Amino acid sequence: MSYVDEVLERVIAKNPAEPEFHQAVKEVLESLRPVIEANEEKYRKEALLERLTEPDRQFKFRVPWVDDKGQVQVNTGYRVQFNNSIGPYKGGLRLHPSVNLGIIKFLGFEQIFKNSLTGLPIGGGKGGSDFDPKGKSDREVMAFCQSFMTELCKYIGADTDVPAGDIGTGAREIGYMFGQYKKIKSVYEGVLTGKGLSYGGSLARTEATGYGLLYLTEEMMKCNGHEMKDKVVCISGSGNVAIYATQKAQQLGAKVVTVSDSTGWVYDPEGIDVALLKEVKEVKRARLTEYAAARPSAEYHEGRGVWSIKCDIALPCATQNELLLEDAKQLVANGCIAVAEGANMPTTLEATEYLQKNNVLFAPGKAANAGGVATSALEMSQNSERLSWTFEEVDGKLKDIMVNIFHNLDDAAKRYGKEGDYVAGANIAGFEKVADAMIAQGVC
Ligand code: NDP
Ligand code: 2IT
Repeated sequence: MSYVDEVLERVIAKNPAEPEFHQAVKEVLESLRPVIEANEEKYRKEALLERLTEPDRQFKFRVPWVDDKGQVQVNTGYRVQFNNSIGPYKGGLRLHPSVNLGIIKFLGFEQIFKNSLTGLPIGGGKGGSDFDPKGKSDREVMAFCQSFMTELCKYIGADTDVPAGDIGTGAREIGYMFGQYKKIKSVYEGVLTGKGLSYGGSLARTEATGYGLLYLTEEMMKCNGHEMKDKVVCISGSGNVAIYATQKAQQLGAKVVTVSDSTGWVYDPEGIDVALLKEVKEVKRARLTEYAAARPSAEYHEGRGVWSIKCDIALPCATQNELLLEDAKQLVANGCIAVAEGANMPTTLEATEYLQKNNVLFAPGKAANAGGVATSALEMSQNSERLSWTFEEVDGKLKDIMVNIFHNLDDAAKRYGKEGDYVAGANIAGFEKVADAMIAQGVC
């Protein structure tokens, strides 16, 4: 049996009931086959793939907090420190009822390669909890965040592990967590990114994932003979990534006609009104029905359906496995040119394969959404030198990073005779740096 197949089998046997983790590992290892096969003896002897697929360590802890009725609630917290061979562990904290160890492991595993692709010195980690911030008062969210950080602070630090936002964790949650870290440790340091601007946050971090997604998409389109201007774009999600992807797409002259949340979706043929979307989602924390109610050109639909709308570019920006094979077929039938993943692993393996076979340009999340973590690393740099850069400076660096990432994927794919396969390109380019660092640092 080949080394890749052996490790895949072992990962599934050792980590039962973690389907998202299996999926992420399978996608990466399948596309690394040519690289592994070229060095099979060496990598096998080093047990490189076994080491890469086993987190350095994982924490699971109780998070008790008191709700507004005086009732004690108990959630489960996680932090998986996956790989620190190229820098301190870095990755977001997801707060969503669906969170479990397998989901955090899939996200942490992806983060290793994503962070490597940014070219910046950050390793891979991820964390979160099954806490649901939806419908909670600010006081309840604070109580949860303080309890969560009371345990998490034992394992993190500015040079050790630097968490950030993800689904359900935005500026409010980061603020409460930062306050608690500072109180317990008596250290003022850049232990979290995505902080508010008044206490060490970076300009453009809020926009970075969505903007970065569009910078990479624009470069991929350009290098394949297309421009963004006048393209029709379908976006899913209506959170941090979706909002700023919509804004940048519009700035580049495209028209975004859909957004969604976990209950339904909006089709707005006149183009999404970003100011209204921000008011509904960032200020009121309300449902998309409020957007549709305030916007005569918008139709609201219950359930899923974003990918049924005819578009040139599809940008899934909500969650994992939200773009299925049937959606991919619909996109291809509607003449879609490009899919770029704003979310982590939003496209199933079957859907990805179908899109690529039908010549749809496909940019995987670990490259396309790397702008968020890259700008987090820029926030860490600013914290270390105790300076703040201008919006233009950070945004300019972000754009350069995303354009570079695209060319690195493109080159890596070409080197292995897989021209245009940006999934393989991303996995290979991300892997090469990490593998080199792991081998150089010996067995550890
Ligand atoms: P937010 O919490 O700001 O927004 C998430 C959006 O996705 C909401 O519209 C939410 O709807 C929707 N959503 C979440 N879960 C589901 C679900 N199970 N089914 C349907 N819709 C769902 O998160 P972000 O925008 O930050 O994150 C979105 C994606 O981007 C995630 O995959 C995340 O890992 C990834 N990402 C985020 C980065 C960042 O910097 N924030 C960086 C790189 C990747 P509702 O409000 O109804 O729950
Ligand atoms: O998935 C991701 O890359 C993030 N949620 C951002 C992580 C970070 O450290 O900024």
